Amino acid sequence: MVKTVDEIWRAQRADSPATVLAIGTAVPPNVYYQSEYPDWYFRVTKSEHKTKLKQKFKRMCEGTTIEKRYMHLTEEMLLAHPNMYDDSGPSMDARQDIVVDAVPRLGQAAAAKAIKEWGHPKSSITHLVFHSICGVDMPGSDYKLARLLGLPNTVKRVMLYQQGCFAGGTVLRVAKDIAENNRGARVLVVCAEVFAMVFNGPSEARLDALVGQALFGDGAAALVVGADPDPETERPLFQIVSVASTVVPESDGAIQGHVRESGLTFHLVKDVPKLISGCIKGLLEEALGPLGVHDWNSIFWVAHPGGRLILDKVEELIGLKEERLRVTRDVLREYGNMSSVCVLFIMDEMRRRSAAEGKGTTGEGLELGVLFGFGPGLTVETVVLRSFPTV
Ligand code: WCA
Repeated sequence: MVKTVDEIWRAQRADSPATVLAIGTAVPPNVYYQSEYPDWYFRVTKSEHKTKLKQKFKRMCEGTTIEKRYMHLTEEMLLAHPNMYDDSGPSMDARQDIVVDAVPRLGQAAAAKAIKEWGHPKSSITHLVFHSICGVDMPGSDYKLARLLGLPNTVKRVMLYQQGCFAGGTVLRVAKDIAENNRGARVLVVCAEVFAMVFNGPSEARLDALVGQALFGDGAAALVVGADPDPETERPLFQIVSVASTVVPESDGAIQGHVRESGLTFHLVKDVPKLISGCIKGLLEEALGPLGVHDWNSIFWVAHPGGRLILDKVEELIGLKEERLRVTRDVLREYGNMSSVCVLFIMDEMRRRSAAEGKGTTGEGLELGVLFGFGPGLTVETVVLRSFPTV
């Protein structure tokens, strides 16, 4: 039967909102304990003589509340490429050689777990959305990941490079649009971050970058997202209810990253925690007010743990109970700031812990939740989530 264009368009729409159907996570094998990190960092960067700076770095590390981080980068790599810490010459080629390979491979480890949990053949993945701060290449990490996983040649790919730490929210926003506007779509969403692009030696002239050296870790997370879940074979974990993206007023230049011969340079003003926390109340009202929610302790929280001080300031300003940011703080403690990857780790940890602790829903027993991605711009991505029963 011949169809009209309108009928074809309508048939592409899904019947229900996008849901997260599975989550997988991965980290590289090398673990770095924060208590030992200042000694390691100043030794491998041949900076032992900078004793005052080392004391400052120790204070920064202690203030992070991070216990350990995972990194692809090793001492051997730094020995092979001293320009990665001493700035005596360009290091971009060396960094690119490392990350262009490592980013899709780390993504592959997380994606394989998500697809296994989902339980359907990988040939049923229709779309791929990939974000990474680093590893710009042609064809990109999306292509390489699709090849590594053996996804169909027809998978529709979207590669988002260098958005920054808010992008854990961005990928959910993009996946929601794809899933709800392409009936039957199953979107593999992947974020993978490898700090080797940003790593540098300690310098008095770059104290903001030193904060990054105390915070950043590597990781990857993958989700399978789709609308109209099959009740027989798919188990939705979270519904993506609504999304928003906002540039924080008066925040130009507060977080910046620049691609240079010396790698991706990182710039951070001290006001970031104040700027972010200052806009959260308004964003909560905009996102959850229409649903009749005004008590911010009555929802579950997934917030990008950019730094401990950001979480402290948000908690204080909103009057959040300690338990609301517990999973967020635990992910920061166990893995450090993995940029776009963090919020997806928090979603994974929350649904696992909620089930293990006998909470009624994947969102700590609560129905609605909010996910915040924070990053350069300053940009805040706000995602309203709905939990599902844990049984
Ligand atoms: C400073 C600064 C500053 C404190 N400039 N000195 C991830 C992976 C990737 O591969 C790539 C990217 C990424 C992620 C990117 C992002 O997420 S951006 C992150 C946004 N994060 C922040 O804005 C960090 C917010 N700050 C904090 O959470 C805290 O300041 C911190 C945990 C770092 C330390 O907290 P604290 O309570 O122990 O102490 P202070 O007093 O806040 O800071 C300790 C020292 O660090 C102080 O120096 P001193 O000599 O008085 O001990 C501060 O002046 C200094 N400091 N922020 C330059 N932006």
